[in-house]
Amino acid sequence: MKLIGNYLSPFARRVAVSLNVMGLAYEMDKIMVFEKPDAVSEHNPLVRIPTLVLDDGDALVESYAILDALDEMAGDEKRLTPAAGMARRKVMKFSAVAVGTMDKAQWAAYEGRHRPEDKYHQPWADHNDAQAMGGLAYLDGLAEDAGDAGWLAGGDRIGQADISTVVAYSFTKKVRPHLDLAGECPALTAFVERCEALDAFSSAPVPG
Ligand SMILES: N[C@@H](CCC(=O)N[C@@H](CS)C(=O)NCC(=O)O)C(=O)O
Repeated sequence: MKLIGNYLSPFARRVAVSLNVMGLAYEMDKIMVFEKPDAVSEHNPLVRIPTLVLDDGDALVESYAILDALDEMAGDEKRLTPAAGMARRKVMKFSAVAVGTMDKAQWAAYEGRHRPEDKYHQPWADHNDAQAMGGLAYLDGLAEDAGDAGWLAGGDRIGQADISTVVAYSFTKKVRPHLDLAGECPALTAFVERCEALDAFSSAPVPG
């Protein structure tokens, strides 16, 4: 398998960390999509990362659809989102809040990056920052309930809610450095520090 993307992209990073946790081998084609769109458009009509090229040449797009396929490949012992029932609903909901946080932090960051300076609209950036902070505050509550050694959706091993939450936090911290994540989300900050120290995360680091 070949993962096209980079570790700054939270959507690509959550796929990379998931592959690491599941122990599925993959090759990383590290590219910045805005710099090398052709490397992506060859496989993905949306020209977005992550794009996962399977060994048979088929390409999967959109992180949620990629992760769904990986869960199926990994099998019930290793899947990161439960297959059915309340347990699945819970992980899907927590992961959705985490991914929404990624979206909002990215939209706020794109406001400064993809518009001419005179078109920058501060109220829109603030609106997205506030939504990202809302998502992180919710996840902070889950981290508080999980305690020092637990996982956000319960259970005895790391799952997709944990991975996506950690990736969302670290991405927001990187691209919205003025936000006080440590002060506003202390339990989540401790949870993220614990998880970022794991090999699955540290081998797919947010660029410095
Ligand atoms: N919903 C998508 C979001 C993917 C996404 O926004 N990727 C960004 C990089 S972080 C991208 O490819 N941006 C290029 C563009 O939209 O033109 C997913 O979960 O995979």
